[in-house]
Amino acid sequence: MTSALLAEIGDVGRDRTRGGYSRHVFDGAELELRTWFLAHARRLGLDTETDRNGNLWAWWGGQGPDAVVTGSHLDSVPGGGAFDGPLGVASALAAVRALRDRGAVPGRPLAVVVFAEEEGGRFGVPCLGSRLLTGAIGAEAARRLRDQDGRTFAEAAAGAGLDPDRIGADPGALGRIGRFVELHVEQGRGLVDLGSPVAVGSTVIAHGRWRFTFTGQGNHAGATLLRDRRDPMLPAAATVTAARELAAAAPDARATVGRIVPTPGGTNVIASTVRLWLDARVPDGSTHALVEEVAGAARVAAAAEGCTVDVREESASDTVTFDAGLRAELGGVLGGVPELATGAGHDAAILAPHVPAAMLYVRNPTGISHAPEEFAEPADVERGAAALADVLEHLCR
Ligand code: HGY
Ligand code: MN
Ligand code: MN
Repeated sequence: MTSALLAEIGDVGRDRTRGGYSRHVFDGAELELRTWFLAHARRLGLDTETDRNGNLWAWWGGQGPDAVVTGSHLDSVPGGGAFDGPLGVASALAAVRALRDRGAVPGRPLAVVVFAEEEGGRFGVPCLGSRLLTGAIGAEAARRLRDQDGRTFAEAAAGAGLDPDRIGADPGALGRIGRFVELHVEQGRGLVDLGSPVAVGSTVIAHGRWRFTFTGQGNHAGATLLRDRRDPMLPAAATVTAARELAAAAPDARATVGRIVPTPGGTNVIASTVRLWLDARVPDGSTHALVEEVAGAARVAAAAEGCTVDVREESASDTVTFDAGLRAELGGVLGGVPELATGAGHDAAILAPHVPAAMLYVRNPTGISHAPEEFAEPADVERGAAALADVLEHLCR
């Protein structure tokens, strides 16, 4: 069933320019996915609601305390894969269907949740829906977030039928969650190397995003001699390579610049400003030391070119270790599947400081994610959904 569910949305949000999928919170594709999810949830007899922050909830047995909650997200990165997010949502729907087919009667409330803007692909802050739910980001800061067209999150939320004034921490919704389990396609080759279709998550790497703005002097590409230039593209380029070199010198750290935006962006124009975003990740501890080193290199490079640089943190999360007891329970239910750390962020990690949270990963034979090559074999997809059904049945006793 899970593969059939994913096939239903296989053409939603296809990005004909960049390849893969581009599905961003409250845009046409993501709204279509929301409709798809709510229709299936209702067909399963679940009571659905959209919370104040745009997260979708589908309840079996009515809302209640100590609920077992599972789910993931439907939005994607630009040009992303078909499984990152939707696999967890489709597997949750399939798991509920399997429990219904078994005649299972949950002994406590059971809910499927779809978190908004997990990738931060439109408003720049990852896990925005779960951060709002838990209060990890303030309501006003969230309302003011702007997309690349200058539209605020408040405006986009209002356009999707939410009341922007109600955006913010939701202790009632958070208080109903007893335990949370997210199923997700693996975003690496761990399960391929382990020869297992499913794993239980152990930790999520510390990670964050920083915006670097280099300012120089816009000018003519031909009439301006090199000695007369203050070209912000030069320190920006130096920062991209410095980030890689500094991460390479730190144990198992990662640093990526996947987005760089010159203004005005003309081929025959020396940019006046260049913005770039650094994604930094460190397995143990904090990203701040690495980022500070990169910022230092940026400042030196900017000064050498007569430019300035401004560095702003857009989001940061420390390393998260999932609940040991819940991990052990999932491992017991699943007959001792391996445990895996991940370099990817997830809503489960945002919830983890507040409720016992855990993750299940499904094998990805390509080991590639955030790209069209992301994949999971249909047999593993069904194994993942069956594992989730067994876990939910156990936790709902
Ligand atoms: O960026 C991440 O690690 C996740 O895919 N949002
Ligand atoms: Mn992702
Ligand atoms: Mn994801």
